[in-house]
Amino acid sequence: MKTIITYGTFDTFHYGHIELLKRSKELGDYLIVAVSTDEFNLTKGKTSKFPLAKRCEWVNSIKYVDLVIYEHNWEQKKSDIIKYKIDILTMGNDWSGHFDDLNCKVTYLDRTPEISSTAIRGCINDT
Ligand code: C2G
Repeated sequence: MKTIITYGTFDTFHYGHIELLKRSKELGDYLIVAVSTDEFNLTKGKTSKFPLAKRCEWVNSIKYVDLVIYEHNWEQKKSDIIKYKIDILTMGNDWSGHFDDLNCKVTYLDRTPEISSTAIRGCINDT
C-alpha cells in the first residue's frame, strides 16, 4: 500500500484544494491530509477565516481523503513521514523546492489557476 501525505490550511475550501487532493490520491492508495492549526497559521503569517474544526470537517468530507491530522509546525513533516510510513509527500507547485530535503519522495503538483482562498474572501467581503 502506497501512503501519500499533503499539508495545508484549506481555508475557504475550494475546488483548487479538491483537485490537489484528488491528484494526490491518484498517486497512491491512502491519503493523509495535515490541516494547519490556527496557531500555526499565525506563524505562517496567515489568519484563517474559518476555525480548525471546520476546515478539518471540510477536508474529511472529501472522498479521496482517508485520514485528517493536525499540522502544528513546519518541522513535523519529517516525523510524520516516519510515523505514517509515507511514500510520497505532495504539495502544490507554489511550494516547489521547499521540501526537497525531506526523507521521502516529494511531488509538486500544478496549482489550479484562477482560484485562491484570498480571492474568494475578497468576494465574500464585497457582498
Ligand atoms: N492549492 C492548489 N491550487 C489552488 C490553491 C491551493 O493546488 N488554487 C494547493 C496548494 O498548493 C497547497 C494546498 O492546495 O498544496 C493547500 O493550499 P493552502 O491551504 O493555501 O495551504 P498553504 O497555506 O500553502 O499551507 O506545510 C505546508 C503548508 O501548511 C501549506
